[in-house]
Amino acid sequence: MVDPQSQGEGFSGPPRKRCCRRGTLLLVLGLVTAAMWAGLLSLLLVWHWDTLENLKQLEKAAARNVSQVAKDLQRHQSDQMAQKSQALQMVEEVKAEQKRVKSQDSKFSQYLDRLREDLNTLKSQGLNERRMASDELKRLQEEVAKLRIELQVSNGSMCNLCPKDWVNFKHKCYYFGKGAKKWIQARYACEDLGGRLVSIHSREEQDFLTTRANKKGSWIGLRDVFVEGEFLWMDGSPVGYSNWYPGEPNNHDRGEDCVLMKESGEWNDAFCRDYLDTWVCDRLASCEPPTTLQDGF
Ligand code: MMA
Ligand code: CA
Repeated sequence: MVDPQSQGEGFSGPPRKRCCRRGTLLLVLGLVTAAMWAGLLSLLLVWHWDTLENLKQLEKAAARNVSQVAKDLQRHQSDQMAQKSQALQMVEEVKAEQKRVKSQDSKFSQYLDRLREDLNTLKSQGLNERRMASDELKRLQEEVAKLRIELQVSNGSMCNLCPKDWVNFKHKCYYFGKGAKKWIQARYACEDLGGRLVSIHSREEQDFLTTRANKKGSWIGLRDVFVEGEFLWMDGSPVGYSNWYPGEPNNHDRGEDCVLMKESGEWNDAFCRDYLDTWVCDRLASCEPPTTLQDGF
């Protein structure tokens, strides 16, 4: 083997050639490296550019999306507003309907109240008329009974028959009731016995009753309960013959509406709520003994 160093000494040809080849190699290497760097840089630049481009695209798309979303939001908001105003309108309509129904309801209830009032008025009118008619009927029946008695008397009949425990005077029968009662209780007691609290129409009748008068007073069928001072007998007639005690009737304490017969036979208006131990009933006497066992004969 030959040493390259020793071989180079003394010769100018071959060693210089080796030096230039190395330089060229280095140059080529440098150029290749530079080209590679340039390529790499270009690649990087292209990649950067591409990325930038992509980013721009993305930004544009995002902006488009944002504007779309904004538009959607706006549309949604305007839809919501429209729905809200529709809902408000509906609420107003419902309120108006409620008001209308309420006012109609109150009109109906007023109408109903008026109808009820009318019905009540009609009912009470009807009741009143019925009561008046029945009173009138009773009065007429009594008139007929009295006329029949008069007719029979004129035909020679005595017409003085009374039920057991009743006392006869002329063409009437009297019952002298005992037991503490208010005026109204005495009235019902007489009615239960088929008579009425007594009505007195003549001095003779009064004299007959006076003979049986009670010391503490007896209730008789006279009162001024409807109109103060207008006394009415239980047979419906006003006072004709009268036998008031002097100074009576005085409506003492502004509350005396029922009349009692004193021991003297004279009359005094007294409190209807007072209890009296005796009370006198009357009824018409019969002309013939009844064929059946009616009315206690
Ligand atoms: C009593 C009572 C009245 C009557 C007077 C008469 C105090 O009241 O019986 O009805 O009129 O007496 O003085
Ligand atoms: Ca009196």
